[in-house]
Amino acid sequence: MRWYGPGNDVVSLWDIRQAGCTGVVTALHHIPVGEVWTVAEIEKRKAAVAEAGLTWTVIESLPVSEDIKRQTGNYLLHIDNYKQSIRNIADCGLQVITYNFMPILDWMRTDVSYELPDRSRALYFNKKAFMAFDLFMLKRPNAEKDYSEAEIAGAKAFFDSASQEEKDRIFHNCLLGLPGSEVPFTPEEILSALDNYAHIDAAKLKQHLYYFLSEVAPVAEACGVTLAIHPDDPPYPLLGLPRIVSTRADLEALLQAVPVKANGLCFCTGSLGVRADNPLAEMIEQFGDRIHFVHLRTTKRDAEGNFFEADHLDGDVDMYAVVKALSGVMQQRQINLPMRPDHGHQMLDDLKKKTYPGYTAIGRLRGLAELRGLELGILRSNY
Ligand code: DNO
Repeated sequence: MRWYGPGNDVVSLWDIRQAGCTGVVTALHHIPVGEVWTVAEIEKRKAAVAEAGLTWTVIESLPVSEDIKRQTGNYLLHIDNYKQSIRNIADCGLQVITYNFMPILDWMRTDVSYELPDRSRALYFNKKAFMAFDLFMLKRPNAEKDYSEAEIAGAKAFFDSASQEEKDRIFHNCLLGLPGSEVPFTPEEILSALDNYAHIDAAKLKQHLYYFLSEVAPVAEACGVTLAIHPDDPPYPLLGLPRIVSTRADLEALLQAVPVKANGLCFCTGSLGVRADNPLAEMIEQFGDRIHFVHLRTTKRDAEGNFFEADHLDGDVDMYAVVKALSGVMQQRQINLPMRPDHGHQMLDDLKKKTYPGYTAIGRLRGLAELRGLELGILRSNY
């Protein structure tokens, strides 16, 4: 499971251990993006995890600075620092680093407390609410060019009928999206950050990603570390920003751009699975030797493009086919891939607690328990 670190997370390492985990996924969120992770800081976190009888298996994330994504300002220094962090991470015996290349925002949801029929709560993306945010709350310049007339009319009707309270909630949720931070962006910050991407389209962002990879992946390869890029969540452009890690073709291209094993994937079925045109099990078979980390999660889509995060075995992702394909990869490679139940519902006692959106103890425990059972069943019946 993911742990946000000492003092930051109401879910303790002992909770994680009791949930049945052996490994922990964590990051040094207190180190500013772009700076070097020192051996001393990494060792300190490693020791904290070990004290609870657990192992720090994956770094999620070693973040990539906006300068690197845009190739502006200090990007060369930040790339050097990234290389040094990789070396330090290797010296501390860690082997998998997750990161993403999404401009400005990480994940995006319009509701982080969407009530399901069983009264548990989930993360939800409502397309009309998002468009209403973009067009009428944030008032992004030229936003209307990204939508059809019918979409704009739908978003307007949504906006006009929403209560002030609902609008405030949507506004707040859409400005979240930085992992490890509870401080939302201000509208001014977002608008000025968006402006910085005005001249960066998908082709350019790809060039920047491939340049970054051509610099850091050989360093990782040389010291036995693997890099696992997290796909875009959701997997399509938002707020006029390019998104370049969304489809099978995107993954193919980035793996080919720097063809070393260290340049690999965090295969997040929750993010990739929002697109019906991503055949997940086939993609696992295709990219098997470059998958270094797995997030298991599923969403349920509707015809309008809305989706909510469903129970792990009960969404649009065929979890049986996914886990079966992953078991095949692990068997072939003779390894155990680190895997975590990504997100979980807010349920039972957790309804009274405040956690990072999606990162409750009990909902994730439920997901983990179901996934472990599924995996064991597949392994026992196959091999
Ligand atoms: C959301 C997570 C992401 C992920 C980053 C990796 O819950 O899956 O925030 O950690 O995109 O860099």
